[in-house]
Amino acid sequence: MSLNGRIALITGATSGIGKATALALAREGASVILLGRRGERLEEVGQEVKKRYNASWIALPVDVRELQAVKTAIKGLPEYWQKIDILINNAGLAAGLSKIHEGDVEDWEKMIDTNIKGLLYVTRTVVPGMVERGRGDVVNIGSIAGHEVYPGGNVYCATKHAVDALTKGLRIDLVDTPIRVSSVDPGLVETEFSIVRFKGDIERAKNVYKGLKPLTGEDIADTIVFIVSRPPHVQIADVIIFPTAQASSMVVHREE
Ligand code: NDP
Ligand code: 8X3
Repeated sequence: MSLNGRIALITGATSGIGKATALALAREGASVILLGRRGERLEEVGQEVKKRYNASWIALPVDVRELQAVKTAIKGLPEYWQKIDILINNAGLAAGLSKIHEGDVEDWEKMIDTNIKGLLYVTRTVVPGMVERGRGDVVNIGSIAGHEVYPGGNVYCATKHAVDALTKGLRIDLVDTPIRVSSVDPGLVETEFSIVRFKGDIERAKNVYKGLKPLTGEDIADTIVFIVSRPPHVQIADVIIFPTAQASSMVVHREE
């Protein structure tokens, strides 16, 4: 099923999984709405979308933690862009890897506000239009951290467990509509994720993927394209994706 004529909103499109997904959806024929905080990066991704796939794009430089800004940006889209068919709730982050009793409250707020509340704000703004039009796909990017808890993962894992609950809840709420709700839950993907988690410490970030071949944003994007291109009666509920050298959050095989 081609995505020609479909309109996709991707949050966190400036980097990693979101950027790769925007490009992959554009490659399959979708027009893409690119949302993230770094406006210049959105423009660069948009230029790439146009150059590589001659697809239409529009940038929404927005912080998903700001409910009013989310509403104003999405509701203020030009008419063509209003009819969003595909929502990829990808924007998210981990901040730190501390024990709870030593944790940084600001890091907790950032993760909770972005990964849970931001996802809810965007969903609350976009999904009513899908219900009205009787079509749509919502794909939430969860994590293996939404199924397991690992040392120091505490609050990040809690936010991804919440994403899992929200995915399931939304699927129940929309069961009497044609709208499909899915979750893609990766293990180790090499993006800017660990650089953000370790606040710019690139060496520490590199070590997370040392000795194994991690997933890439493109690997995750492939699965997202698969999910949204199924026939209308097929709803992929949840996909966990690991690199071959990973078996769980804590079981990772590394070559010397
Ligand atoms: P990146 O850091 O490369 O990308 C994160 C994206 O989220 C960026 O585009 C960033 O854009 C955006 N973002 C962060 N905060 C906000 C905000 N407040 N408002 C709007 N956009 C925001 O990491 P990934 O691509 O790896 O992460 C994408 C998703 O995948 C996250 O939800 C993450 O939890 C999840 N994930 C990642 C895994 C991994 O190993 N990498 C594994 C499992 C899940 P900007 O900074 O420009 O706003
Ligand atoms: C990102 C994967 O294992 O670093 O969600 O938490 S992990």
